[in-house]
Amino acid sequence: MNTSLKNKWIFITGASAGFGAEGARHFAREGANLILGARRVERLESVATECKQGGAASAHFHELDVASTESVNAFVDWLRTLTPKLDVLVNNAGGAHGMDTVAEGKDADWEAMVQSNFLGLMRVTRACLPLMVKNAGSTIINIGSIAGRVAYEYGSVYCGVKAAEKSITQTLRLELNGTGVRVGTLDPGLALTEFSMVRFKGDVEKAGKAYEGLDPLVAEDIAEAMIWMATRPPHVCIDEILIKCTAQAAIHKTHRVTD
Ligand code: NDP
Ligand code: 8X3
Repeated sequence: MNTSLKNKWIFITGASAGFGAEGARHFAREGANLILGARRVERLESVATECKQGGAASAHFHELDVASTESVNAFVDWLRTLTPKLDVLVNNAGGAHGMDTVAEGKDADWEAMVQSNFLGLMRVTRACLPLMVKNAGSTIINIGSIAGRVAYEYGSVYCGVKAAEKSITQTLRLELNGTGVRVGTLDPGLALTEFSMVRFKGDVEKAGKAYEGLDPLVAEDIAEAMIWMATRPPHVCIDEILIKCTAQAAIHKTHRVTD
């Protein structure tokens, strides 16, 4: 039987925008309790309000910077005042910073990507595991990327941290074997969120070029997959999902229609 999400406790990192915010809205429709974290608290507040209006059993938010162990631990201490257990953890916070060759890469960009996508996932998971290991059927969904499967030029560190995400996901599945906790990676291709605006530091023209002439994925496509992964029966673990828009046959082959 499928797992019902009604009254279950869901923690989503990076819930202020994109996949995380849309995932929250989707879990809300299932009647779940939402715990939302990100750095932009005012954004979290409006997502939480939408979740409550959209059917959530409850929706809570708190500032979270996954790049800081102190912030992650303080967040999880606060989370423990809401619930002693977690049913779903979505490790979503992250993104790309810059698009340079290795020769021209910037330390600050590299560090930001390693801190959020890689170490952030490690810190959050470490802090949350005690709330999950005695909860058979609970689910960890790590948001990876097509970039973690196939490297591309100018993407070295982003591709590297998303490849690391896949490795961590596999390690966790091995370490948690026997606990009943499912661990999976959800790997999107090109998707229209704030991702490219962040990558190109607010340059609208450069960000727009990423999606020019094609219909990219949208956050809803990925939110639907989150729900599907989390609602499988407890004996089913979805190890990996790769979702691309139809126009993206492969990382280096996208069909674009330009006038
Ligand atoms: P968005 O930029 O729309 O959202 C990113 C989210 O991550 C925001 O809520 C942001 O919140 C949060 N975030 C970033 N850094 C931190 C941090 N240090 N601490 C806490 N939260 C943080 O992008 P997406 O929704 O597209 O990205 C979500 C995930 O999906 C990322 O891991 C990204 O790498 C991955 N991905 C994206 C793809 C795409 O094409 N869009 C494709 C494949 C994977 P705030 O700034 O408020 O802290
Ligand atoms: C985001 C997708 O192809 O821009 O992870 O790296 S891509």
